[in-house]
Amino acid sequence: MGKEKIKICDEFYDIMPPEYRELVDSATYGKEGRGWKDVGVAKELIEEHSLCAGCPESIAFRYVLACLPNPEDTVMVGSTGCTSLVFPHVAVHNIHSLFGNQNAVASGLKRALAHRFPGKIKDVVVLAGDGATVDIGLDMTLQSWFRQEKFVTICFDNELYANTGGQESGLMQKGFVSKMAPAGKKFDKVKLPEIAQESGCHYVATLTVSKPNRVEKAIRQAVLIAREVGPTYIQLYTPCILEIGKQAMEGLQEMRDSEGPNERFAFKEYISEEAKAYLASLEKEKKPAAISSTQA
Ligand SMILES: Cc1ncc(C[n+]2csc(CCOP(=O)(O)OP(=O)(O)O)c2C)c(N)n1
Ligand code: SF4
Ligand SMILES: [Mg+2]
Repeated sequence: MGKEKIKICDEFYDIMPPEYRELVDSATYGKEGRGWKDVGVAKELIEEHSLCAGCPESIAFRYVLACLPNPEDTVMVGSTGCTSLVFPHVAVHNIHSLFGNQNAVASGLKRALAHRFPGKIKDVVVLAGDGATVDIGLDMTLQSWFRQEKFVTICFDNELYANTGGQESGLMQKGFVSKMAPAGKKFDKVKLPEIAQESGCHYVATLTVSKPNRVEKAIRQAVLIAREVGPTYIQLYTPCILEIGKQAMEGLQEMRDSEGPNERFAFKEYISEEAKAYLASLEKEKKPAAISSTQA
């Protein structure tokens, strides 16, 4: 496992693109305890991106990629939208699915990987926008949860269809007026985290990407629980600065303003009893290992 898979044979080393050589030298594949602190000092798995300057989706992507516990054995499933502009730059296996189909594709993929690599850990992580997760893909999203498919669903919630110029989405806040929805949203933001919990997700978290430690913990828990227990869901606020009329450097403040105690992105986490027991068993396993390493 680890970097063996991407190693360049000596004969070809000097003709490989510098980005690939850097990946081989500095990727965090196989590193124990990967996390957001690797962003900037190690290869963070994105060379560059084609999002708008300052778009919070870019830092959200970096945190997600840096925090995957097992990137070399992870397959991500994306969907159409601004997020799909990033996937071509990502050094993790990924599939682009037809808009809205991402959770159906991930269901088949997870089962196929289990069949093809019995006994091996293969994580599947869906990452898609709110339009793809909630509006057009809602059926596929819910059915995968009902079936207890063991993968993570991450929604980059920017509360509208950003990539097509700002149409209304089910996750848009009530009263919001966007370029392509001038009449204003007539009803409240759909409560997808609550629906996820009621639909069988074992871990559900709502947060912004303003606090990297929190994002790291959420991603790790979501992946570990999805591996062993069942479906997990994370809703991350990644505001579309272009559509809400903010400057490139104002995204962070927008996220901070939206995560106060009574705001719509106040941090919330749900962990099922089964998942809590599983996390506790992992902690127990870790403790004797830590004791024996201090005694050695
Ligand atoms: C089947 C299909 N329907 C519609 C579209 C047009 N389309 C492309 S991106 C997009 C909106 C994406 O919105 P969201 O999922 O919220 O992602 P964002 O761009 O906001 O990150 C739509 C409707 C498409 N590409 N394919
Ligand atoms: S349109 Fe909005 S969500 Fe898309 S890249 Fe630009 S700022 Fe980000
Ligand atoms: Mg969106």
